[in-house]
Amino acid sequence: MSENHLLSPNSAPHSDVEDIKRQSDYLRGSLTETLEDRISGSIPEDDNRLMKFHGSYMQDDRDLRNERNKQKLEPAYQFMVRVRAAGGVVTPEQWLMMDNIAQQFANGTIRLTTRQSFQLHGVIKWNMKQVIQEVNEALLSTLAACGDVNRNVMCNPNPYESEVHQEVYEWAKILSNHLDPRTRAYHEIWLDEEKVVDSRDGVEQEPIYGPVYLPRKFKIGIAVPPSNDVDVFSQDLGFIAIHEEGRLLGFNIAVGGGMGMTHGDPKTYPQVARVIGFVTPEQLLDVAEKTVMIQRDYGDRAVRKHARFKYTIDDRGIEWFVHELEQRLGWELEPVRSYHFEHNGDRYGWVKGSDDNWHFTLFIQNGRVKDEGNYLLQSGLREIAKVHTGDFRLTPNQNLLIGNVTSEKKPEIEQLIQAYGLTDGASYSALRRNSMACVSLPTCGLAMAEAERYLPTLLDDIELILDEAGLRDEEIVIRMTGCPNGCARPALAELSFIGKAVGKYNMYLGGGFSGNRLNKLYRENIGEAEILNELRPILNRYAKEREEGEHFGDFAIRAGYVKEVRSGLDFHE
Ligand code: SRM
Ligand code: SF4
Repeated sequence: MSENHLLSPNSAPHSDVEDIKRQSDYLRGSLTETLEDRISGSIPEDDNRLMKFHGSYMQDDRDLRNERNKQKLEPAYQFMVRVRAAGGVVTPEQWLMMDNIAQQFANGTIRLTTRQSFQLHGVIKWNMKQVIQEVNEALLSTLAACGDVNRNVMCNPNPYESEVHQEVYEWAKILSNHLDPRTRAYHEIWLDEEKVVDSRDGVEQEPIYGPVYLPRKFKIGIAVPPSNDVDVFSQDLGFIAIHEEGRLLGFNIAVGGGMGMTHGDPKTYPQVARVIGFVTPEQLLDVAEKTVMIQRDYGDRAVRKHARFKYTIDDRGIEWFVHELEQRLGWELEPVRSYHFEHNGDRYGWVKGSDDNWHFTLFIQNGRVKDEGNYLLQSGLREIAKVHTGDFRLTPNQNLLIGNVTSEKKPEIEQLIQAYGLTDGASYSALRRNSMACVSLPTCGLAMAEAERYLPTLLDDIELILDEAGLRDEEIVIRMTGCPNGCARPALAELSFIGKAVGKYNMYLGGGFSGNRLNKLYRENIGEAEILNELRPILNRYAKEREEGEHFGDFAIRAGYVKEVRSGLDFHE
């Protein structure tokens, strides 16, 4: 077994981030001093690297960047804070706390993410400690929301729709706790816990991660067929629940998915996870732990672009991985069990659970919770949270489920939904209901083009084409990101747009409707007029020539617009 993660920094090729992690004393660095410094609203780069593990990124408002530059002012530094809860499940009290912090310390809005977390934007350095303390007082956390560790564990947000959902959610929580970093740095820096001098060696302090953590971020999601809302094939490690007559039998394991790539660098590519075997629920933790440790030991620590688990697997082969995993487990995986996914989107409106409680899935455009014009979404949700006795569930598609509403409470919640005009998306096109866009500008430092702020208006225009073609109610999955990092999982959409430069996008076609197949580049670097000109004939032809039940992504391949992509290794061919 390679002991890559334990080698001294000089004995193996490694990126500068590896040095920062190793020298940080388990993620402490000089964060305490940096936060106390009142002279600058920014933090040094080394601390910024560590800050990610604590759930925050330093950013600046890019809308203001040029103007401030002209005035010779430093950028308007601010922080993004990511708050996670396994499976995205929070109580009404926690919702109210997030709402309150957003108004008091951030830009006023709440952003629901593609991994069922919350993001706040625009928090200034002086307020960071109070924000993180309040988050923790509400029993939520920002620890490991970002950084080279396991991220928020995703799972289907309908636990009460069936007993299986509930069981799977319990496993998601256990898995999430098991893979949390053990360092006390977070508690010392943010929660004023006293530093305990610890003579134990590093492996004991972080028994799973070791002193340099993982080479890169690591993501886990659990899907409950027939819904693939968590996009299980995009995860580093995915679990597919196998259930029979309401009983959870276990999970198929999928490994090596990921969405990120770099424009113009064919060595980087999105990849779909491969299904390698079946395990019982009791074996889940062992498999997850050993998989994380394999990536810890074999992942590339020299080139961060090449450090995700998908490359570790693709470079060495899936057979190598299964062998290594079984060696470490000391037992063999069972053969893959059959499963079937129908879609990767959300099902909106009211659903009655098997325990007779009700759940309402709201459509939230690109996850942004705010009051805008007459649409008082944030206020409406606040009023609902004040009386709601169930919970809220953030969905993997940036929407929100008002969960576990009793039959007695339902009229009151329904009345508030009506009073605030909160929408289940029924009045929108099915395309819009199946849309996602990443945050992008103005906060994301890596954005090359707009996404969240632009997709809604592009959809207005595409809807005109859909109306002409009679496709308004046709479910088509569309996603947009401001850069090829793929935060809205665009490579798994039937139609997607990835930013190249301001106003310019690459257009992709041919993804699978249930998130089971990557799409392929169709047109490069095109602006709005070209996008609409390209799409019009394709959508019209789809309306006329599609076969019974044929999805748009499948049609795009059958009609010859793009070639089918079976593996990320063929993505650029
Ligand atoms: Fe992401 C980096 C936002 C889900 C792949 N992502 C970022 C940063 C932190 C930008 C940065 O590094 O400076 C973005 C912050 C923008 C902002 O202003 O808020 C950002 N990512 C998001 C969110 C908020 C998008 C959204 O609109 O919801 C999602 C937060 C998820 C969460 O709650 O944890 C988000 N990011 C994803 C996903 C989707 C997923 O995980 O299901 C992916 C693709 C899956 C994957 O990881 O392969 C994703 N984000 C990336 C990458 C590319 C990683 C790679 O393999 O190369 C980066 C860049 C990086 O890590 O260097 C990135
Ligand atoms: Fe930023 Fe790119 Fe992620 Fe969008 S896809 S949030 S632009 S890193």
